[in-house]
Amino acid sequence: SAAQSAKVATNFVPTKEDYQKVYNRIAEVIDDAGDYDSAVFVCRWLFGPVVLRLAWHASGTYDKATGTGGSNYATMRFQPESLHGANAGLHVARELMEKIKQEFSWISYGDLWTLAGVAAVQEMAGPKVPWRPGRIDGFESHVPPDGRLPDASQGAQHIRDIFYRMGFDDQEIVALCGAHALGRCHADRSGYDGPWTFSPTMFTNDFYKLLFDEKWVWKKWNGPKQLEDKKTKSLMMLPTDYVLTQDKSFKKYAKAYADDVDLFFKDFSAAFAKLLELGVPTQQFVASESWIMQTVDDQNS
Ligand code: ZEM
Repeated sequence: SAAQSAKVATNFVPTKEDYQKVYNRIAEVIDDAGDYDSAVFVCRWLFGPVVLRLAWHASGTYDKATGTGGSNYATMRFQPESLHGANAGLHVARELMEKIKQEFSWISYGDLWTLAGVAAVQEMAGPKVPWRPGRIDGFESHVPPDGRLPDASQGAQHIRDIFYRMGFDDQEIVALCGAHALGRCHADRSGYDGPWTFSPTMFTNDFYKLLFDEKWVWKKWNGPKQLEDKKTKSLMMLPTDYVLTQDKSFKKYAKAYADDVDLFFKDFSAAFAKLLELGVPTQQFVASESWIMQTVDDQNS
């Protein structure tokens, strides 16, 4: 809007309240009950999962050895990163965020995308996730190489290689993967197909519960190797999801999260907040302490 643009012209320094306005707009946009995926499941927050996935893929390219990748420069705006196989379908989320960027031109793309990840988790009934602004827009030259995000067809060694490179340990890996309570696989994006849980727009620990409670069998189809629940054949697990029940160390944490939703919420929040700050130099952060953004419900009560 004109008011928002004027703020830029006058050397406007945004406050937490300004970021809360962006958060609120994100919450509105992801709740747009358009026809996205409506043939599959009709409910609120249809864009929540894909926006969360954008925040994750924008951050998960970080390499701690070289300090490259991560959320700082929002490089997925550029080719070839926008065309990397792992990012198939994320144009949907980037286009949604572009609408908001037009309204709040002072926010950096990296801050916008990570704030959207926070809003998605919180609005879909997940834990509060501490967040603070400070990312800056970078250039094509900052685009990280392909292959930094996990490949769902691989095993425990690959998962560790990828997440240890970002600086995460086994507990954090298992906590982060609980995000698969949300959303679904799209055959035209990743090749995989189907949702992980019966409530794909509610943040729960159902991902872990289902991993242990259901009997998982290989799906017989022409697509990539994935598992389906024997009982209803309506849910799916990726090979990398199933590994969380097979690897001894991963299994310990997955079981703990299946048994204790509060523990999962606490650990997910910490690991996700860390993920969203990967690659951002500390001195760039405006605030020394992170903020807790309010949900729409918080503000209405
Ligand atoms: Zn995902 N993820 N992910 N993930 N992910 C998909 C979808 C979603 C892996 C993976 O290959 C895939 C994390 C970890 C890992 C979300 C969040 C997070 C899809 C389906 C695949 C194939 C994409 C499609 O077809 O649309 C692998 C191998 C992972 C680790 C080993 C972490 C960590 C996440 C967040 C913290 C979300 C929310 C989705 C659902 C997207 C949607 O559009 O519904």
